[in-house]
Amino acid sequence: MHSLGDSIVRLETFLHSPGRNYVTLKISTEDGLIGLGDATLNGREQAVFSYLQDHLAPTLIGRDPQRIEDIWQYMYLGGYWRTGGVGMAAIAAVDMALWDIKAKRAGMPLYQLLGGASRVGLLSYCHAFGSDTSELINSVSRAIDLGFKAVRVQTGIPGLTDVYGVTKSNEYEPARRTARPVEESWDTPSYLRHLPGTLESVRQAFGDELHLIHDVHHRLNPTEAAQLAKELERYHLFWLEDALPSTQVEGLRFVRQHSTTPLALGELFTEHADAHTVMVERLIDYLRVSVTHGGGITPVKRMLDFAGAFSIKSACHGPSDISPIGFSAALHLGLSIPNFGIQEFMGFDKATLEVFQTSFSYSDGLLHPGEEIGLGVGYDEVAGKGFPYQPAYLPVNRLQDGTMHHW
Ligand code: KDG
Ligand code: MG
Repeated sequence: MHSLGDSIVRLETFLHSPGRNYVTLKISTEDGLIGLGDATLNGREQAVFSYLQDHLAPTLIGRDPQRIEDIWQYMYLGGYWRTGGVGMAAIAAVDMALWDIKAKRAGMPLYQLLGGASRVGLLSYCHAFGSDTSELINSVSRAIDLGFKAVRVQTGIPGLTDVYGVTKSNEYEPARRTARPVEESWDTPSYLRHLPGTLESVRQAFGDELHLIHDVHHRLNPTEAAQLAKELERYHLFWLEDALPSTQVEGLRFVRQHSTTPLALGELFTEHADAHTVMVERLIDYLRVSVTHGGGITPVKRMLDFAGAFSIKSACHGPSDISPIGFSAALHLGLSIPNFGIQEFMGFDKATLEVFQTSFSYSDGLLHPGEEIGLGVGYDEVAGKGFPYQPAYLPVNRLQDGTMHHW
C-alpha cells in the first residue's frame, strides 16, 4: 500500500501529577516528528496507561502515521470489545498525537487542516461556586472581571456538607488524593427547594445578559428533572446540564416534552452510538462529548458534524481533568466546525503549565488555539518526572439514609 515512507518508531506513555494526574502519550516518527495525545481518565489513570502501553503501543510500531483513519479503525475495530472510557481515552491519545504529527508535517496549526477558522475565537465559560449565595455572587463577580460572558453556577445546599461543584478552596477538583473515594451525601428535595432561589439571586445581581449554566450532575429522575427544567425556564439558562443520567433516553424525552430549558449532556459519552438517539430526536441542545473521552479528533469531528444536522451545538467537556493537550485539541476542532457552541475553561495551574507548554490564549471571554504548528502544546518530560503519580479518586455519593446514588 502507498506510504510516504515514514513510520511510527516509538510510543511513550507518561503518568505524571503536576497538580493532578495526567496520562500523556508521545509518538515519535522515523523522520523525527513528535505528536502528543491526552488519555487522562479521572480516577482510572493506571488502567488507561496500561491499555496504551501494553495493548496499543506494541501493535502500532512501524505503521504509517499519515493513515490516521485507518489506524483509528484498526484500534477501534481491532479491539473487538471496543468502546468504554478506558479504551476510548487510549485510542483518543493516539488519534490526537497523529493529528499533531500530520499538522506539524504540513507546517500549520491543526485547525487549518480541519478546514480553517470559522470564527475569531471560542466563547468560553468558567466555573463559579459558593457554599452560600453571597459566596457564589462573589465568585460570579470574579468571573465577570476576568471577562467571562458565560458562567457555570453551583451552590452549596443547606443541610449538606459536601456538594458537587462546590469546594472550600478556590479550586474545583473533585478527585481527591485519598486511599478510597470520599463519600459525599445528597438530598434531592433540599436541592430542588434551594436551587431556584439561588438562580433568582444571581439574575438579580447580574441581570439578564450573562449566560448561566448549571450542572445537575446526573442526580435527578425524569419527573424531578422535568419539574426543575420547567421551574428554571424563567431564568433562561444557557443550559441545564446532565439533568438525568445520560443513558436515560426515555426520561429525557419526558423532560423535553415538559420544558423549553436548553439541555446539555454527553460528557460520559464515548462514541456515536451513545449519542445517536439524543441527536436524531433532538433531545439535547448541546453535546458535551470531549475529544479525550470520545476517541479523539477523528470520531468526535464526525459526531459533531452529525449533531449539526439537528441544530445541536458543540460544548466539549473541558474540566481540569482534560490535560492541556486534550483541551487544545478541542480548541482546534471548535474553531473549525460550523456548529461550535461554547467551550468549558477552568484554566491550568502553575505546576501543570511547567510540564505542558501551551500556545492557546484567552481574552475577554474568547479562547483561541494559537498559530503554532500542530496542536501547539509541548511536554517537558523531565519536569513531569518531578511530579510522580499519586492515586486519587472521584467521590461517591450516598443519600442521607446511606443508599448509594449517582455522583
Ligand atoms: O472527572 C469528573 C469531572 O470531569 C466532571 O465532574 C466535570 O461535570 C463536569 C463538568 O461539567 O465539568
Ligand atoms: Mg458536567
